[in-house]
Amino acid sequence: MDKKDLFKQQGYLILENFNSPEQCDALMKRGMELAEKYDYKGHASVFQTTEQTKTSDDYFLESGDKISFFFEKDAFDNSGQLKNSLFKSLNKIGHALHDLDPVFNEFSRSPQLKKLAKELGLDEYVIIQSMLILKHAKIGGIVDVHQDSSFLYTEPESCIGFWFALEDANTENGCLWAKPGGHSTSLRSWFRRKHGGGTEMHMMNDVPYSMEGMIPLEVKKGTCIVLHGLLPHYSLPNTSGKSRQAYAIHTIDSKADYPKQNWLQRNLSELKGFN
Ligand SMILES: O=C(O)CCC(=O)C(=O)O
Repeated sequence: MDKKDLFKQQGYLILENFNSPEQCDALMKRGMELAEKYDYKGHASVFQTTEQTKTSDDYFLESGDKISFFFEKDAFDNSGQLKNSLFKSLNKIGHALHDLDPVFNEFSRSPQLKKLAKELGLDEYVIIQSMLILKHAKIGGIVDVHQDSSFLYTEPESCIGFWFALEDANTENGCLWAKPGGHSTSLRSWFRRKHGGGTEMHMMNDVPYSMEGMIPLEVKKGTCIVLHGLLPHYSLPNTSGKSRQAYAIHTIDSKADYPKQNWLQRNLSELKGFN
């Protein structure tokens, strides 16, 4: 079965040795450099998927075309001071790394990714979002079960995610979990801007996700996981002593309608694909 058919059937693809260890290391090094230059005073923004609406401050809502920094919920002590170094306190960096930083741009538009996008028939797709997900040892938080199309809603549904393991990811340090074929379902919710400010999780289907059949996607550094926008997936907290950095880009069909209510707003005419 070719990649396109397997993706259609399974809702995800696991591609080992997609990036070299050197490419992974260069991206992690760049992430650390960006964090070192970041002066967070005044607008610390916490990222939590379990209480998404609380994180919807202006900093978050304006991060679509910027390089912004989001903290773990347990990063601060009672007096508001960071418990660890700034880098070790971050949950993720996003959401336009792929367009604004040369190192992330190169990784996001690598020859192997261009080839994969062709194989999957994504000629009209554009990269709308990127995130360096840090999932640091001991502090990296849970990412609640979700469908990526809830956060990058298009009509018709089109979101496809590419998740790159920059380090080994396993059940110890909080790998991804998903169910083969789990994308054969409808979209549960739409995370969107509310009239008058803030955001809401608008429910389209209240039936809870079935967690039966979810399996850990344990992968080695350098693996690329392609995720269908309707595939429910999640990751557990990293309680281990090993970090689990990953880089994710999310893509949409440029021909689909991208509503103004979507939380992430970009100048759509500026969006670029894999070239
Ligand atoms: O890296 C993780 O733990 C979760 C990432 C994820 O769910 C996503 O990129 O959609």
